[in-house]
Amino acid sequence: MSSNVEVRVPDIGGAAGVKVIEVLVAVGDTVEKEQSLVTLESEKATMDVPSSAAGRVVAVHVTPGAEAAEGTLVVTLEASGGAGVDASREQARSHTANAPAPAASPATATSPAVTSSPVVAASLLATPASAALPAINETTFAKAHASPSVRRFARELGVDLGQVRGSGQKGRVSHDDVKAWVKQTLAAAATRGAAGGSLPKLPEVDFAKFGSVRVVPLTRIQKISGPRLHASWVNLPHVTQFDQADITGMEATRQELKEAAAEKGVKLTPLAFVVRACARVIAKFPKFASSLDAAGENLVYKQYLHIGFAADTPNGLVVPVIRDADRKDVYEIARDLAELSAKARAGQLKAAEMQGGCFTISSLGGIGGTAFTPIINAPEVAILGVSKSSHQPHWDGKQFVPRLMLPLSLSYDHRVIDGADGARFTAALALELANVAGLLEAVP
Ligand code: CAO
Repeated sequence: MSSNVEVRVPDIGGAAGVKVIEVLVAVGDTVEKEQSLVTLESEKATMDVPSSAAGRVVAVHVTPGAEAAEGTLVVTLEASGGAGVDASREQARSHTANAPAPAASPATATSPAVTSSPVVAASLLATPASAALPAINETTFAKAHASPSVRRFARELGVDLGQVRGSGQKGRVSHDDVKAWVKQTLAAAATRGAAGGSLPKLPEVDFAKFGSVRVVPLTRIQKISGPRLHASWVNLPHVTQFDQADITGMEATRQELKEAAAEKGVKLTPLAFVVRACARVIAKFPKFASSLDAAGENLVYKQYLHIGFAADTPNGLVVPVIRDADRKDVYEIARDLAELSAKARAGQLKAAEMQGGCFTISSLGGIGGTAFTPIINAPEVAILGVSKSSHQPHWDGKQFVPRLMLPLSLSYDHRVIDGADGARFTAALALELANVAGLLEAVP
């Protein structure tokens, strides 16, 4: 048997003229005992009015903006079977339990039942949402302007309230704001996921049918780096800008300094000059060392510059990171390059030595090739590929003269960097590489 229960504003410490800021249920909703029905806001605090019984909402008596005080009728419920005890307790408090319920306000009556019930929404969304949403930042969560029920709702869904833009007064976050944010974030994740999820499958071929085969398992490094490279390739819109730098002067100077450097135990390779040049150019184009945040809405500029370089090792590709590359001269960079690549080849790099990179350089110059399209080391936004330098004829206005040219291949994330900036970056890098005095300048 079911009976009607009136839910009224309980004792709120004598506060009067308290505003109803949110109505959390609509006629037809099924609610649990203790589920929040409306949120009130006094000058000092926000508070929720919980349901005193489980049941179905048959009338909502308040609308957002209305004033309430202790005893104000909020909702009439048709209590479900097991709620008899609570219902009668509620009726004892209420003197108008059997009075006819007024019609629901247009605002609440038109709300769809499922979406206006936080409990239902939470149970529908909890699993997939929390898996795809960014982690909660407790500091910004605590600072968010939201009622207790909105906080609870956000917790249930794993939503970082600090990231939700509130549509209420003074930026107050409502249930609807949380739901809209979850929908938008999940839709963005689905779009990103669809790129991978909808990829056509490659055919499976039984190679042994065509001749004898040898099967070698991938190395640990390949098993880690493969999915990361794939994720970057399918998630980031890559564009590669090609250019050439005249390193005739740089190479002549390097040859002059090489022996003296070797006596001090430093192998002065072209890559050290390239790292130094990149650090100088990134100081003018900091976007190339930035990253998109997890929601894809903000660009994070780092106040440091750690540059990674791809190192070819017997076990696979690793990317050690030169810390504070902008605060090191070409000799210090050369020392770091030698030390880190030796460790990489010996398989002795620590995890910390491969973390925190802002920009990566992949040099195949010691091997060969004229150009290639490096894959961005996400969440970085750009990577520079360097190929083998070669002498090329250059028209100086009167005649062809031989110049040593270094091929540059800059891949960048087109969501962050546009084509004009990509071309400006490689042009500026070519100028830096031609400016030997600048590359050898002491670092402040
Ligand atoms: N053009 C012409 N010659 C070059 C050159 C270039 N761009 N870059 C280097 N060289 C020369 C060097 O001068 C050196 O010759 P000398 O001993 O006569 O001076 C020789 O090539 C070998 O250089 P190196 O390899 O010792 O030093 P490096 O600083 O150039 O490179 C490292 C170090 C770790 C980057 C490199 O050994 C390496 O692993 N490269 C491969 C990176 C890679 O795999 N990238 C692809 C990633 S995507 O799969």
